[in-house]
Amino acid sequence: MGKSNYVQFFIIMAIAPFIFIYSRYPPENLGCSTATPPWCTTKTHRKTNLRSTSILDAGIPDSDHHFTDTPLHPLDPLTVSEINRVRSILSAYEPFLLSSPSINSLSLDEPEKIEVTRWKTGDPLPPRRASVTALFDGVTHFLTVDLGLGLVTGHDVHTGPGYPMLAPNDLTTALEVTYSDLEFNRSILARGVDLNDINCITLSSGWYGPDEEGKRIVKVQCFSSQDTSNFYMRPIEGLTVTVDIDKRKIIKITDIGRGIPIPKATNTEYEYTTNYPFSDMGPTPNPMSMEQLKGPSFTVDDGHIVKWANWVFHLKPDIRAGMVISQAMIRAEDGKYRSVMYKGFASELFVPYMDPDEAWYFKSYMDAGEFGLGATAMSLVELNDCPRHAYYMDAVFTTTDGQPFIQPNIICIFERYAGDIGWRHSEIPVMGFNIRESRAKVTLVARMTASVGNYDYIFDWEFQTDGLIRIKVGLSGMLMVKGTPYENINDIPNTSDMTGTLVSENVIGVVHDHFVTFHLDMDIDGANNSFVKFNLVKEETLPGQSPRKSYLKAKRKVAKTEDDAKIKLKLYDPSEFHVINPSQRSRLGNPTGYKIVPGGTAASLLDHDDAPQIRAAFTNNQIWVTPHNKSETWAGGVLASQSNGEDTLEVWSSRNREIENKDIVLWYTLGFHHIPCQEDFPVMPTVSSSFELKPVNFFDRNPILRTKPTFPKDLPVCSTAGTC
Ligand SMILES: *[C@@H]1O[C@H](CO)[C@@H](O)[C@H](O)[C@H]1NC(C)=O
Ligand SMILES: *[C@@H]1O[C@H](CO)[C@@H](O)[C@H](O)[C@H]1NC(C)=O
Ligand SMILES: *[C@@H]1O[C@H](CO)[C@@H](O)[C@H](O)[C@H]1NC(C)=O
Ligand SMILES: *[C@@H]1O[C@H](CO)[C@@H](O)[C@H](O)[C@H]1NC(C)=O
Ligand SMILES: [Cu+2]
Repeated sequence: MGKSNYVQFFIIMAIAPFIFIYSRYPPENLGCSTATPPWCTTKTHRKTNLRSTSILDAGIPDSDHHFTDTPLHPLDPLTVSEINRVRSILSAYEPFLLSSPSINSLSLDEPEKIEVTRWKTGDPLPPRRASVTALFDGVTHFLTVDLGLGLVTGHDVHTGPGYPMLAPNDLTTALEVTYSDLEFNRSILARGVDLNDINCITLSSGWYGPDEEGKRIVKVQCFSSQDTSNFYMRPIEGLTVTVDIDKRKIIKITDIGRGIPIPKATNTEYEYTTNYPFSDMGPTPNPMSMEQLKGPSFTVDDGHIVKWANWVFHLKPDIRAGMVISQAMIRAEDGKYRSVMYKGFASELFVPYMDPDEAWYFKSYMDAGEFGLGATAMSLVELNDCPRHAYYMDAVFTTTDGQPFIQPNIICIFERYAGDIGWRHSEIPVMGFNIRESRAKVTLVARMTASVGNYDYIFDWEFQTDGLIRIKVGLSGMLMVKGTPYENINDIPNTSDMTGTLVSENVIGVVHDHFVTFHLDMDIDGANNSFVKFNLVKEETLPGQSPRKSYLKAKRKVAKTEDDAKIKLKLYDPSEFHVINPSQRSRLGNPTGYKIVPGGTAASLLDHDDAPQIRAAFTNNQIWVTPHNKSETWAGGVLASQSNGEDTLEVWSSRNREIENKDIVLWYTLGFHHIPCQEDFPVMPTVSSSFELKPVNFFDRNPILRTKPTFPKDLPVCSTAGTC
C-alpha cells in the first residue's frame, strides 16, 4: 500500500482530443527524456504461452510451470507440487491400488473459517488438505487428503442422484461414441452434410425423472462447420444423440428435423483472420489506452494478495466458481483494516431455454456445477479483454488422472479510469461563491471470462475507494439457435407459435434466461452480522396536519430466521437490504453495515414443479440469507449434474434457522431474460448487468473526502510518437 489512490493517468485518444487537451493545458516540464518512457509501452505481467499446458509440456519456460510455487496463505490454491503429492497419496490408497479413479475435481479443502481469520502473516499455515471428487465404477467418491500426514483422512461414497462436473474426457467419450455410430452417420448423410464438416457439442441433459438416474448422460447435437468457424449458427436441427458416457453407448437417437435446412454460412464469420468478411471497418475510434505514468498502483503479493488503495483481498481461480475473492478488507481512517466480506464467488449459473421440443426441452444448464466456470475459462486476450498494465494470474488445475496443468492468464487485474466522477460539487456564483470541486473516480477490477460452449460470461469484481464493490456479469458469445424452414417472418404461418426471434435466414434465437447466483459471506467488522430490511411504506398524514397527504417512511426489520430473509424484489413494495454488525457502532451509534443494491432483476417464472426449476429452486428468491456452513457452498448442490433438487439452497434454507447476530451468508441472484434480436447474430454484443455491495454507516463520513484532485501537472503529455 502506501501509495496514494490517485494515480496519474492519461488517455491517448484520437488526435483531435489530444490537440484539444494540449491547447487547454500547455505542457509543463515533466522531466521526461526524449526516449520512449516505459509507461508509453505495453507492460504487463503476462505469460507468453497462451495454450493451456500440461506441466510436462516441453518448451514452456520453467517459471511458467509453477514448479516452485509454495503456498503462503491458508486460502492459496494447491500448488503443482501439492497436486503431485495428492496424486501419489491417492495411488497408494488401498481402494485404488488396482485401478485409478477418474478425478473430476481436486482442490484445496479450505481450513475452517476461524483458522483462516486467526492466521497472521508469518504464522505456520493450517494443515493443507485436498478435497477430491472422483468417479470410480460409476460411483461418486469424496475424499479428503491430508498433505502433512500423507494420508486419505476422509472417504464418503455418494449414492443417489447427482454427479460431479463433467470432465473433458467425458465430453470426448460422448463424441467418440457418437461419431462411431452407423445410424448417426446415416442421419448426417441424409441431411446432405459431409461427415468431415460436422462439429458436435456435448450438452448436459438436466434431470427429468427417475428414468435418467443411475447413469451419466450427455446429449450430443451437431452443426455444420463448412465455410465458417461459427458453426453454432448452422444447426443440424432436431438431431439429438443421448449417450451413456460410462457404458460408452448410445441410449437414444432422435432425428426429427429432417425437413429443416441447415442455415447458410453467409455472414456468420467473426474471426479477425484472412477470412474476415469486412475490409472496410467503417468509422471507428482510434486506438486508445489509459496511461499510468508511475505504473499501476496495486500490487499482487505472495501470488494472491491484491493490495490497492484502501483495499486488500485474496484472489484465486477456482475450477468451479471461476474466481474467488476472500477476506476483502478496507482500511479505516486510523489505518486499521476492517473486514467486509470473508468470501464471494459465483456459486451457480442456471440457464433454462424456453422451448418444449424434443431437441430443446432438456436445455436447462447449470454451468458452474456441470461444466465449471474456471474449467471453461480460457486465457484472456491482451489489450481487448483487459487493458494495458493489467496483471494476469494463472490457474493450476488438474486433469482427470490427477496431473496438474496450467491455464495461463485466466484472471486479469487492472485499474480503471473511465472518465467518471468520484464526487463533485460546484456553486452557482451568487453570494460570492466560486466553488468547482471534483474528484476523478478510479477503480480496481478483477476479471475472468468463462466460455461455456457457445456462451461467454464476463465476471468483474470492481472495487471503489469509497468502499463500494460492484459485481458485474456480461454476456457475449453465440446464441444457442434453432433451425427453421423460414427465411422471413412473412413466410411463417403463425408467428405466435415461435419460441424465439428470427435472427437470420433459417435461424431462430430461442428465448432463455440466465441466473447467476452469488455466494457472499459478508463479515462486516467481524463474523456475527444481522440482515435488516428497510421497507419503504407510504404513510398518510392526518387531516389538517400538513399540506401533504402522503410520504414514505423506512421501516426497519431485523431478520430473525431464514424465512424473514427470503426476498422477492418488488418495484411497488421497495426495500433496502442491509447486512449489519449489531455490536459495532459508528460514532453516532448507527450499526456499521453494507447494503446489497440489486440490479438486473429478472426472476425465474417457470413453474415451481417444473423439473429444471426444482433443481434450480435457489432462483425462487433473489435474496436468501443462511447461517455460515462450510458444506453449503454450491447453490445447486455439490453434485449439480443430473441433480434432482435434493441438495439446493432452497432445501437447506427450508430449515428456517436463526440468522440474527450470527455468521451469515448472503445469496444474490442476478437475472437476465433474453429475447434474442438480430443484433445478437452472429456474435452478441456484450449485455451486462450488475449489483453492488455498498457501505451504509460503515464509515463516519464520506471516506474519499481526503483525496487529491488531479492537476494538469500530474500528467505527462505524450506525443503521437510515444515520447514525452
Ligand atoms: C462414420 O463416419 C466417420 C467419418 O466418415 C467414419 O470415420 C466412421 O467410421 C463412420 N462410422 C461408422 C460406424 O460407419
Ligand atoms: C397461432 O398460435 C397461437 C399460439 O399457439 C394460437 O393461440 C392461435 O390460435 C394460432 N392462430 C392461428 C390463426 O392458428
Ligand atoms: C458470534 O457469536 C457467538 C454467540 O452467538 C459467539 O460464540 C462467537 O464467538 C461470536 N463470534 C465472533 C467472531 O464474534
Ligand atoms: C451444514 O449443512 C449441511 C448441508 O445442508 C447439513 O447437513 C448440516 O447439518 C449443516 N451443519 C450445521 C451445523 O447446521
Ligand atoms: Cu442469453
